[in-house]
Amino acid sequence: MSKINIVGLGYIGLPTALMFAKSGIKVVGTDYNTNLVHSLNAGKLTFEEIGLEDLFQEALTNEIEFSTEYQKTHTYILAVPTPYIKESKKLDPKYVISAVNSVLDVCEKGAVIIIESTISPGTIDKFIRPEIQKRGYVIGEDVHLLHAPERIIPGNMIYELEHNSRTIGSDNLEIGEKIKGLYSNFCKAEIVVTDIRSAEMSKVVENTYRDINIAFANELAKICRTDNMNVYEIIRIANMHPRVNILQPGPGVGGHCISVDPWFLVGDYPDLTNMILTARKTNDSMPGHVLGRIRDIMREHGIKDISKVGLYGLAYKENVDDTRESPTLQLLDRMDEHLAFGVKVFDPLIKSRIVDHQFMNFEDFLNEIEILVVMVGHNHIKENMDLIKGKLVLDTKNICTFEGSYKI
Ligand code: SAJ
Repeated sequence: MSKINIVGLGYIGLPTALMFAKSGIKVVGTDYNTNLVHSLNAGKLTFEEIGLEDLFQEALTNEIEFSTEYQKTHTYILAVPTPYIKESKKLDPKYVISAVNSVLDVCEKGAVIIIESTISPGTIDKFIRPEIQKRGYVIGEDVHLLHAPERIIPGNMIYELEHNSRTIGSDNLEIGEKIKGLYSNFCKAEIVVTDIRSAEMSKVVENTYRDINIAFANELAKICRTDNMNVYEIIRIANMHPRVNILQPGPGVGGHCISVDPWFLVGDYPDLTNMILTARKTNDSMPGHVLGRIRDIMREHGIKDISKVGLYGLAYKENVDDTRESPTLQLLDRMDEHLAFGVKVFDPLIKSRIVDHQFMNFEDFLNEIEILVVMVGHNHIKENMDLIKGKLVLDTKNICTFEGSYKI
């Protein structure tokens, strides 16, 4: 088959491009970021992920190139960002729209455009189809439009690309089946072909389901805190029931997906989304709950100086270097609103300075603080439990192996 052009070489587009290349398909990865393209062409990855380096090296032995140019070909996969507008909680489709337009500028007649980026339900009908039609193209003849939302989880992406089932939304079932065949070059799990609206909606529903379930765990943590019950013990016991599977409470929900996608439903169906909205609010309240716990510990130990507090972890979850919407950043924002400055921060996976009072060395960081707040359960801290034993520890992730740490 002719080459495929994968547009957007970020967390989703790059591993996907590499998987296709590894399976023997000719791939060109396109990104407008010149530095990123240079770096990839020089054999250097732009973010860390388990197994990504090996996959990259394998893919490089096959036919893969990286370019800032859109390619003239038959198949396009768009994995560009879909930011959401903070104030309105709605999706901003500008990058998808501009990528679709750039594809239209060069594509062959009858080309297939597959959108992998997460979009809110209805985005294709509301924004993408009109954009294509405006340019005089007939969808289904001049170009075909599909939505194949990604499902992989940072930290286990490479495994999940191969083993997770996938959804392909298509206007035309025959084209949907063809694209299913394309993905089955590397995806060994079931691939479901459906219509575009169902594909858009199921993706958002999956993340909303997880948000609601995390919110339940977080609400339990708050209830248990009020009456001094051990939430972890209670969840452990409840989960022994064959039909109960409660998730873990934590300092909040971050990442570009779970903390964002449910808002699309709230924004579009405000009168119908009571539970979804409450779950969002519950999860968003967790950084504030952690702040309350820090205040309790400071009072108990007569510590008045906030600069004696250190937050461990800036990433949105364990063992990733992605800080988007991270609970720590949410907590720092809240402190900022209350003019509480000076809390110290450290994350072994974040190599650049993105907040004030951020340390680059773990021991220097520990030397400056009395209260350590574990916001993220990176392997790094699990392997360094000895170093933190002498501190007052607020363990929001329940990872401390020694007695006496405070819990959420
Ligand atoms: N979290 C908890 N308690 C838990 C599990 C997670 O507090 O028991 C927190 C994490 O610490 C993190 C946030 O929730 O801050 C989200 O982390 P996550 O590991 O649950 O999920 P993401 O955002 O990394 O990836 C999700 C996945 N979706 C689902 O599990 C339904 C992934 O499969 C999707 O591909 C991804 O969103 C996406 O791109 O949509």
